[in-house]
Amino acid sequence: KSVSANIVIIGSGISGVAAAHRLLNAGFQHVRILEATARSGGRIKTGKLGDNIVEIGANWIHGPCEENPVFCLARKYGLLDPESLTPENQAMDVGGHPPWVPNYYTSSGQKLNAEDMNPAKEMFAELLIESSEFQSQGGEPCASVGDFIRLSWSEKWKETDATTRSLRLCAITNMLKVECCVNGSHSMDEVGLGAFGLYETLPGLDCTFPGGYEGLIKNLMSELPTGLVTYNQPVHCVHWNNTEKKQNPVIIECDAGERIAADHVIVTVPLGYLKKHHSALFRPPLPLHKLHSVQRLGFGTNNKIFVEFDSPWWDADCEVIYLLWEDEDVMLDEVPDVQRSWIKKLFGFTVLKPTERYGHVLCGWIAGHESEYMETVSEQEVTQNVTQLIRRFTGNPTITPRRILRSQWFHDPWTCGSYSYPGKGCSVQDLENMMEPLPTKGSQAHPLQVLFAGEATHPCYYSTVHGALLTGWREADRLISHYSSISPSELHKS
Ligand code: 6YU
Repeated sequence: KSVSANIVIIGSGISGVAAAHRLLNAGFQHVRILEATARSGGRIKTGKLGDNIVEIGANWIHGPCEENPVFCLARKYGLLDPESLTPENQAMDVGGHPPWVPNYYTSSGQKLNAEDMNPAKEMFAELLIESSEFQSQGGEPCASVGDFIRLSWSEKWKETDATTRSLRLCAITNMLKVECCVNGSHSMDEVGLGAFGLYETLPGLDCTFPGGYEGLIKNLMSELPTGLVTYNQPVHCVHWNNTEKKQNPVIIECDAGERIAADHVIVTVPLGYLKKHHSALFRPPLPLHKLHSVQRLGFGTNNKIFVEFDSPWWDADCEVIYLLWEDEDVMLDEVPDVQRSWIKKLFGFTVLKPTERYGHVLCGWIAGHESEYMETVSEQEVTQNVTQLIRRFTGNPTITPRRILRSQWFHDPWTCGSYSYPGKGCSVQDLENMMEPLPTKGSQAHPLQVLFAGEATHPCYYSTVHGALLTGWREADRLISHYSSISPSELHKS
């Protein structure tokens, strides 16, 4: 059956594209997407470093298994390597932390024996598990995951000698920096302990798209009508609750001045954008409880610095390189002098594999305000800092990168950071508030005027592509079930 209601989707990232897909397949005839930039994909963005395909945004399918819709779509479109498709790969349960083969280097140029780091690694993994258990119990002992880790470690390693303990603490500081990248937070002191356990992982060993993550978007777009997306069309304001109008109660005002009338609008702008622009974006403003949740949820920055070399300086089987600063045995994941020492926040590198495909390319990871500052310095300065860092940690003064490429997500005006995390004081209620449509109360003549999708509105898969995709489907389904519950004569009212 066809439905003629006017639906406007703001944003052509995976959640917006998924919502459009679902609505069109369900017979909605008037669906359009308004996108601020010249492309679809948003935080799914594939780029080039020389001849190599690299991911500027999303990197992995987290938990590629039957329950993961991104995995199922990627498989359907033939976008994955055979190893990622095997039942063994799908069954591997790694709890969000793949067991990569590590190399450890220290700031005095030592390469450490990886086994010596196991006690620190195991303790940190245990503390992360403990951190995620409060949400079901309540009564957490402190506000943030960072505080909890500092509080709890002292119970352990009482017997250990001072030198070993100091090195282990440097390793813990490094692991906190890793977690800042995983969570997209400035510091683990900003990640709420009470809601840390809300995030759920799926089984399956994380895999990548050999031809680039954007292949997923391209395949989805190829199944949609051309002209569905209006590009370079930033939305300035959503005027909702226009009760005088019998039809099209929502007016979407674009930066270019165009005003578009709709029955329903699905807002998929990133939480970073929403935090910065909510007061201009909604007339009337967002209800207070929703606004407070927008403020309580966190949205930080995680960036990548790709670095290519003529030859590898890491072990052949190495998958991740950790850089331990020997003056950092205090478990603080913030760099005191950001402008001089921002590079200290970079935890290390993941190795792009397989070598036959990528050559010798590393991906450096840096989160937080240090990462935001990194975005403002020249590419030459980034290269200099990375080169000095690697020379220092390897003790090899001749290592010279061939080229680099970095992401700049904080200064992207339509994203304003990387992805969301539960901030201090957050609860499941905040995520529920995020996805609640407007108007929130009553059975007015015009329900479901403004709907909310996007990664930050998923109750347990926030910060991921599969989470974002599921929210697009969820909001489409909300409209589909609304129109299937009203009489056929009502269907064509507009
Ligand atoms: C994943 C991964 N991954 C790395 C990096 C980043 C992200 N993610 P979009 O922003 O895509 O779309 C919105 C659109 O709206 C956009 O096109 C805008 O231009 C447009 N817009 C904005 N304002 C507008 C306006 N006014 N008018 C019109 N249009 C407007 N996810 O699954 N695997 O490896 C990574 C990673 C550097 C930046 C990621 C990853 C996150 C995803 O990229 C992201 O969620 C989705 O693409 C968002 O889609 P969307 O549609 O919502 O928004 C244990 C534990 C702890 C918990 N966390 C652990 C999880 C780890 C998360 N890991 C991420 C890691 C990486 C490396």
